[in-house]
Amino acid sequence: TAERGLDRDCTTLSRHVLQQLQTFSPQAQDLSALMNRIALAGKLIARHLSRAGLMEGVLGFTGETNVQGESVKKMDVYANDVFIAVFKQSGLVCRLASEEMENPYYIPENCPIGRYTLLYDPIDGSSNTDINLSLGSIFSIRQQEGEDLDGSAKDLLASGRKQIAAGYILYGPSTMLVYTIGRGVHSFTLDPSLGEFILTEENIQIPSHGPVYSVNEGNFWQWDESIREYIRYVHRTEGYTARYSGAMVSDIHRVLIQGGVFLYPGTVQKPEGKLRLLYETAPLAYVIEQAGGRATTGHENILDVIPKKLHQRTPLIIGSREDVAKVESFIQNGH
Ligand code: P6P
Repeated sequence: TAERGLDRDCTTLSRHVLQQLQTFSPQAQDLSALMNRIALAGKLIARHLSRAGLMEGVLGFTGETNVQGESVKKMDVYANDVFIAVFKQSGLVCRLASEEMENPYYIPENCPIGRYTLLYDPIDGSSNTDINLSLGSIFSIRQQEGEDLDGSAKDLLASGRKQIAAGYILYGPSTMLVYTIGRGVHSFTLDPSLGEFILTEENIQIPSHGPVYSVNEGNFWQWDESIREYIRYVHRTEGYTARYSGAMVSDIHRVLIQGGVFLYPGTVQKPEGKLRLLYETAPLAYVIEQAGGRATTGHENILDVIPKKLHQRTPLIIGSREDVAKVESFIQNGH
């Protein structure tokens, strides 16, 4: 009916956040404003990606390598700078920590007032930029604790349970934003004609089991025997299907909707795995747990891991309860 349609069009992200909190407290207003800034960054990045093949300076590499020793793509730099610019103007954030920056970026003019830190992976799966496949941004918002006068950002070395908001933006056939502030998981779709993210699904629940297993089997030779045993199990068991896109935001969004499990286990080359805790595995774990799923290193709940350094990596097994438990059973039985 018309009013339902209108109502749907008017459930924008900022309105939804305030509805979630059912209050207009200062923190609620802050969170609504912060989510709006995330949405603005997502719109700017989505627009840039949609024109990647039409303009200079989007595709390809910068020739630099980042703190992770990975070659930096032009899109990584652009997206990283978009978040900085958007949050500088917000007045709310006085520190940004990103995969692309060795140390947090401080915004001193925001510091006395700004009570929040944004931790983010500006473009996750950037290798997909040049081949026009989906990729994502991952974000996590924490409250700053203490003054951090020496710029060591020690308060960020705390478990993922300190997150007050987390989610991702998926740049796919449509641009979607998925977020949680601890009251369920909700998805929004960008309506480019409005320039607004409009509510698509509220209180998303991940199926308790699903057919998808998502892992880079090219690393098979590098895995512990227990992980190899799990993969042999899904190979010989009916009902599983392999999906792996090279951008975990896409793969984990598929698992959220269809059920199943995404894995990035430790390898011989990277015993701690490839993915970073503070701005990749912890925000995604928060979202999936809020949707009724689970996320573990294989031995510990991702949200309980306390990092020793900003860019700490963790192995990741994330998705439907039953499927994560199945992987854990192989690890625990020390196959
Ligand atoms: P591999 C992208 O670089 C990323 O961080 C995830 O988005 C993706 O799932 C993974 O790494 C891909 O890594 O080693 O499988 O190519």
